[in-house]
Amino acid sequence: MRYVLVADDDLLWRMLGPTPLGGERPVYVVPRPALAARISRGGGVAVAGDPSAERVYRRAFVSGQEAAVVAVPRARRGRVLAALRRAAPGAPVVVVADEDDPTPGDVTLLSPAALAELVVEPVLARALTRARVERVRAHFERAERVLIMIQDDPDPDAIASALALKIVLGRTRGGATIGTFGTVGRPENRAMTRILDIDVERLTVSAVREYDRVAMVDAQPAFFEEPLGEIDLVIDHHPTEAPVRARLRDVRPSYGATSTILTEYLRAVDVKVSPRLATALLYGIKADTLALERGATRADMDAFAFLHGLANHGALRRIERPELPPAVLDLLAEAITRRRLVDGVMFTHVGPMPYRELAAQFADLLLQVEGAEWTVVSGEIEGELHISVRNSGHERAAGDVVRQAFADLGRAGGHRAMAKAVIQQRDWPAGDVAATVSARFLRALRGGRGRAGA
Ligand SMILES: [Mn+2]
Repeated sequence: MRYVLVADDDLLWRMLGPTPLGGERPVYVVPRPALAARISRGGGVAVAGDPSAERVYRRAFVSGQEAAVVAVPRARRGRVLAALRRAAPGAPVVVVADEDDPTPGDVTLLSPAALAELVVEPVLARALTRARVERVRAHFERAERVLIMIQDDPDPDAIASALALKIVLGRTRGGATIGTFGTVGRPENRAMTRILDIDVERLTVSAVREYDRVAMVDAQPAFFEEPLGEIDLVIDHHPTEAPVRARLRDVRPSYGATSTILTEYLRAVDVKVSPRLATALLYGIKADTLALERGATRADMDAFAFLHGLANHGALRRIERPELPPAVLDLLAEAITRRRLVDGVMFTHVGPMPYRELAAQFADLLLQVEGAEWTVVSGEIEGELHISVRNSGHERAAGDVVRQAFADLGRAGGHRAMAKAVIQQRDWPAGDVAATVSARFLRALRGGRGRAGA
């Protein structure tokens, strides 16, 4: 597609130059021969002539189907458009004009305000982010030991954000520690750290004091029970419940993921984003926004599109579908044999489990069974009973049902589609575990369904 750009002055030429538009160099239509000569010297194509006369357009349009952009003052616009239309009646025409300017119905309006939004705003936003990143870098520059803290059961968004911050700070391997007071639990998250080779170290509270500079990503100091002393930097997207105490902070509750904020940092300072980093950040955004379906904003989508082109999708697939260790297959076989399906709820009790996330893994897996709208998988480990719940529908939030069923015995809660309860086995009522789990769960589920009668 060839473009014809019509202007009284050199504004369009200065903005667009000889850069091809739609695959071809645009043709400038300008009134003054001197300007046309200047455009030619600059590598552009120009036709000089009176923009209110048909003749100049006969030379500028070859097929009559070229798209035209018209940027002339309002007083002359009518005559210019009429002349252009006589030469190229079928050409799509964009007019640069204010939104309340009168324009014919067959042209598309582009207001200077919209131009500013398209061109100027992203540049300003980038400049602001750039300044922010430079402040962060300066603050961490001379530190010998840097700690990047993430939440207790770090999720993909936290892990990816920590890795990205490490790279923004120019501290590759060894230059900064990614640390948590907990451990990376879920199999997908463990697969992420293994496949993308990301070290997450377990920290003690006293160890935090050994670092010169401490950053926190995807969390805020108030989320921790431990006294942490002064934090240097907080980057997060959770709503603030208490004032964020940190020397530097960037908290954006409207964002779907902290990974999006870090992607903006990387782009603002032109850091080369490796496939490994892109994969981590893309997975971080996917996990926190349920693949852009929950709480994702324009910023998340922009970051997602940018990272999608750079990520290693094979690695991402291996992370998202974690493998079952062969030793666990027999347990799965037994759990499948013992399953019970009651009113769309699939129950199974695994018994002793080799690792704590196994119940969640089986609950995910069994949700694929036809007729299972809910899965409830229980198992025992280190003196605790773990109950993992998943649902596929949207009838009731899994977290509510689990809380109602088990909160009197231990920790219980979760989100819409996934929830869990963890109960000390000594607090669990005597009798058959599987029977008690299903009786309590069904009572809570039905109680919620028919609340008026209950
Ligand atoms: Mn997050």
